[in-house]
Amino acid sequence: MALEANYCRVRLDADPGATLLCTRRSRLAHGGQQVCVGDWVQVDGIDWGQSRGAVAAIEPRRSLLRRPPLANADRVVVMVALARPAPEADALSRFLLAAEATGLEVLVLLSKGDLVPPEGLALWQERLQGWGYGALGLSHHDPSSIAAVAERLGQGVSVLCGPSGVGKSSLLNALIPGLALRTAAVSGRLERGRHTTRHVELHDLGAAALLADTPGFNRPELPSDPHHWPLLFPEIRRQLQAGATCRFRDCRHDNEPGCAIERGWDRYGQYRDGLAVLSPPGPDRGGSGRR
Ligand SMILES: Nc1nc2c(ncn2[C@@H]2O[C@H](COP(=O)(O)OP(=O)(O)OP(=O)(O)O)[C@@H](O)[C@H]2O)c(=O)[nH]1
Ligand SMILES: [Mg+2]
Ligand SMILES: [Zn+2]
Repeated sequence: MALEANYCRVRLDADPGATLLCTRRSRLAHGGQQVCVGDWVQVDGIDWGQSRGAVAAIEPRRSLLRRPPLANADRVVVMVALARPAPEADALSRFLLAAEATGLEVLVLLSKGDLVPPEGLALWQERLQGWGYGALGLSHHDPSSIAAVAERLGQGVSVLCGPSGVGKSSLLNALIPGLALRTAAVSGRLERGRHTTRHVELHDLGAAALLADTPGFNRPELPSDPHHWPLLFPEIRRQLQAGATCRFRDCRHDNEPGCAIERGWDRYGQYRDGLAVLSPPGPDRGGSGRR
């Protein structure tokens, strides 16, 4: 399923090479349902001669990403460039938190490896390791790095997200010979991208995989559910999994007595800042929720 102006391009389950250009039945909108790229849909009123039809129903979704909008993804791939534009820790972290909020597998790609010395890549890989992510470095001048990415994305539906200009469309072009998506050089003193890609679009990556190119954006919103906030941080998850047990069951891992979460990690400041915004400490906190 892809969206084109007022139409959806629907790929046929029985014949993946064929597509139908479909309108949307108004009862979908009346039922509050928005068709999304990646949706499985039922089509009726098919005119095989004209390859036209109408989307009548949307199948239940396995997952839904709101920004960039994509249904039924299995994996979120966050891409940032090592240079042009230079990585910004805060923005990268926000992309990762938004990715974690989907509950899907998260993969980090560090692009434009050819623009920095090997230590530049190693430094970010080490930092991301501390955040809980093994990051793959890549460069479109290095076919072996592209092959490694192809291998990681070889199964299921992946969605590529990240700031504008980091090379998302360039990666798709490198992965899929003949694709020729539009790309554009970064511009300005800050070497920002030019928002070249305007739509979310799924592309075939071999027989068992799809990869969605998406428009870049620079600063994702923080996820809004305060209860899940701690679990969006692998740094906290791994301490809890290793058996850390706080005195209070609803511990915010802030200043509570008996908190078992160690605080000496890189993103702890961002964790606390987010906590202060999402769920300011209430006056009635205290002994309730004691184990
Ligand atoms: N040196 C170098 N440049 C790259 C690499 N990958 C992409 N670029 C360049 O980076 C610029 C931006 O690439 P795009 O693929 O358009 O970036 P994008 O992430 O799709 O950007 P938006 O569509 O705006 O979100 C282009 O000039 C690419 O040629 C790389 O591995 N090395
Ligand atoms: Mg692009
Ligand atoms: Zn705690």
